[in-house]
Amino acid sequence: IPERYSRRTVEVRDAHAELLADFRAGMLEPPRSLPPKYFYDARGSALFDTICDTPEYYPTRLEASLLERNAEAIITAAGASTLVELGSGTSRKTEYLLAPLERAAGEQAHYVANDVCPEILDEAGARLVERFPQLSIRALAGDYIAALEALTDDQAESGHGEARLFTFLGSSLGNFEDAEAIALLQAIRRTMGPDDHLLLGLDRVKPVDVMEAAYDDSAGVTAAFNLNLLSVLNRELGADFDERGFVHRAPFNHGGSRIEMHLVAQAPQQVRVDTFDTTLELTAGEVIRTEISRKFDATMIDRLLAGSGLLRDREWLAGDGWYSLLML
Ligand code: AVJ
Repeated sequence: IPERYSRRTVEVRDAHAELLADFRAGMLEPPRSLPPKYFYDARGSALFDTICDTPEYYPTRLEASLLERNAEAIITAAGASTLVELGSGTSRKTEYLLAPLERAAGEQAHYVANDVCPEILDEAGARLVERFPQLSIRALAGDYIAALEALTDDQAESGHGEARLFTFLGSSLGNFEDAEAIALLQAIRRTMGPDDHLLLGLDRVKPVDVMEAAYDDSAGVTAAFNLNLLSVLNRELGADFDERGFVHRAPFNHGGSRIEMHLVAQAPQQVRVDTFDTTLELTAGEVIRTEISRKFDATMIDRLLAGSGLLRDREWLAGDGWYSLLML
């Protein structure tokens, strides 16, 4: 039986060198921040999956129901036999798309899954080959840019194939400021061929209490997810952050139209970081910003699309305009 699942690592730069550079740029002095991709070690990825099941975290359910109701139409409109997903995680929602894809393309159905976490890719791959007997899966472990570069190289090798449907779901684009988000959409657009589509899931602005609860669930899963970043830093940088010295906060920032995840130092702390041969001095109440999660309105979406050179084909909105699925 040919292997229907394979995985390779596509980090362009050494992933550890990248963490060093990001830590140097964001953490040595206040205001301190880190990019959110470092959340997703095996434990962080599992915690994120649990967040998706909390009653407060509405984006996953809204997007899943949009996908479930429109999967057939999406696959037909894309005319694609290959689905390329950035930030695939467990690929649970993607199953709604893979079902009609396999029905339409049979053994020509291909799924290229990209995530920063190799463990979650292998877990999803094992489940999907069972569930979809004709589907073949290639996993690309690395960040979005590394995956897009690998896809460009592959295409140069193999010539131009069939139409592909790219997906970038879960409002993961919301992790990026405008300039970065536009650069990422441009990179996706440059990787796409003239017959390819991009399905983009974006969370919309809604009442503040709903948004804030989604990022501070009562079971404390999001808090554990946020604090897990400190254990990643301890392991990767020989640091001694004490999780008990920090609390999780997730306020909505109105001016930036975004939830920000913060780790707030409860008392003055000294944190040793061996890799940098330094000690960080944090004051009481000091904030480490670990994530932005932007909440979009129509104007913001128009601006992103205009900047990216992607054209709107169709848009599906969840009830009350709380979530958008855009076919580009
Ligand atoms: C996976 C980036 C889309 O921003 O909503 C969930 C991550 N952080 N709860 C988001 C997250 C806290 C999530 N994304």
